[in-house]
Amino acid sequence: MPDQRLPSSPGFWRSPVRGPWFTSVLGVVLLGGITLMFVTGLVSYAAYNPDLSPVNDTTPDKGLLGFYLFSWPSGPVWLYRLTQGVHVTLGVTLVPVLLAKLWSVVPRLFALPPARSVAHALERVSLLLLVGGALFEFTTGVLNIQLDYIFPGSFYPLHFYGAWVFFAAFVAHAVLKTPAAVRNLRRMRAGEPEAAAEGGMGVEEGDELVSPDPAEPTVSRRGALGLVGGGSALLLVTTAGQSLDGPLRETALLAPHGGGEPGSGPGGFQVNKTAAYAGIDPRETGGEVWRLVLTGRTGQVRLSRADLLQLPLHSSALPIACVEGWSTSNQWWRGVRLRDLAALVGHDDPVDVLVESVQRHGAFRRAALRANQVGDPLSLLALFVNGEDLTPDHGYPARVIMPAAPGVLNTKWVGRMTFGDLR
Ligand SMILES: Nc1nc2c(c(=O)[nH]1)N[C@H]1C(S)=C(S)[C@@H](COP(=O)(O)O)O[C@H]1N2
Ligand SMILES: [Mo]
Repeated sequence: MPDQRLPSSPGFWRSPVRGPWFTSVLGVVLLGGITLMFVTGLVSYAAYNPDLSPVNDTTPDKGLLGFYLFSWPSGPVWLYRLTQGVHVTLGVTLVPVLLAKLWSVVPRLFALPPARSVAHALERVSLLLLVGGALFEFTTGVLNIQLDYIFPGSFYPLHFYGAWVFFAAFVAHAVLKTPAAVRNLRRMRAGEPEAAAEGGMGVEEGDELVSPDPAEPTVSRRGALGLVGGGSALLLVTTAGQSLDGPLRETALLAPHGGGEPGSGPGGFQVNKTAAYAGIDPRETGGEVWRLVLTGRTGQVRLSRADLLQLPLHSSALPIACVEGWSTSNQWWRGVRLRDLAALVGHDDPVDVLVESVQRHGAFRRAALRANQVGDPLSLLALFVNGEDLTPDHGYPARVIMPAAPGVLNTKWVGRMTFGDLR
């Protein structure tokens, strides 16, 4: 008789909730949810233009893992708002499901002997990658959205490599376990969900999760599942608002930057980094000193804000959609088209551009944009928002604003734009 006090003994785990049904339901939810997160995550990475010279992204040697990278389209305007809103909202919502799933299979972590065969050893190693990878991806993701990029430069490579390691283990796990999970759910529908619980005599996979010596139930399996679902629902309704418009935005209690619109007036929409935080000195951005330096095929042009105001001005209604998952409703931006600026330095056909801020420190003070983004008639170097001069926090005297792109590419306090092929 194994010692019941050791976690390697089945008798140590006494919750009557554990069993194939509970684990299978959670597993099927994660199968769909995590697949969608992987796809929206890869898509978000592509949207960041990581294959334009090492500016936006410094992931060394993405190599094969970047095989799928494609040119992110510049429309519809809400594209990144949607994909990244889904990625972040779904990630937050799945946290209780993930934790419950791990809890439901924790006896297996301690099971002895560590490996019964080579195949079993391989399976356990893949489980370590799966569990470790899941915890790593959810932790880095949640830290990134809640704590305001505690690892600014390194988040992308960490989360990106982690995603591939995790997803490889996830696919292996799903291929191995989905048939049993589906059988377990069918069995339950056929009315024998508790059969295994009573005698532990089932022959189906997962029955060993059923405690041989269950404690008195304090909640039924359905009740436990209801708690997990309720937790997820609560997270969903307190997070989703950060990417919605109107009164629904007020429901974003969990959004780190607050669900409310900061301040009021034309600049009264969400700010990521304020001018003070970014160390922008108002003396540098004033009319006497600030110049926009454009460089391209035909050389260099320096423009004051007054010069820019003499160029044809255009308006675009565009949102800001941050990689953190929050987004603003469409704002009315007014300024000079990026493609008109490109033409001023000899690029009549759209070409890539490197945009640099006057900001001296911080991860997001420069960004590389693609030719299709430069060429889009909605892409502006904005001078005004909602009918007034840009506010200091939204990038005065000039900022980039583009359709469909991640917020991080919309550089504020722009000082320099260098046009040319960046690949
Ligand atoms: N110079 C500079 N531009 C920047 C940033 C920054 O930190 N510095 N943050 C970027 C990010 S991550 C986002 S989401 C948007 C936010 O724009 P907003 O503060 O006007 O809402 O600005 C982008 N432009
Ligand atoms: Mo952002």
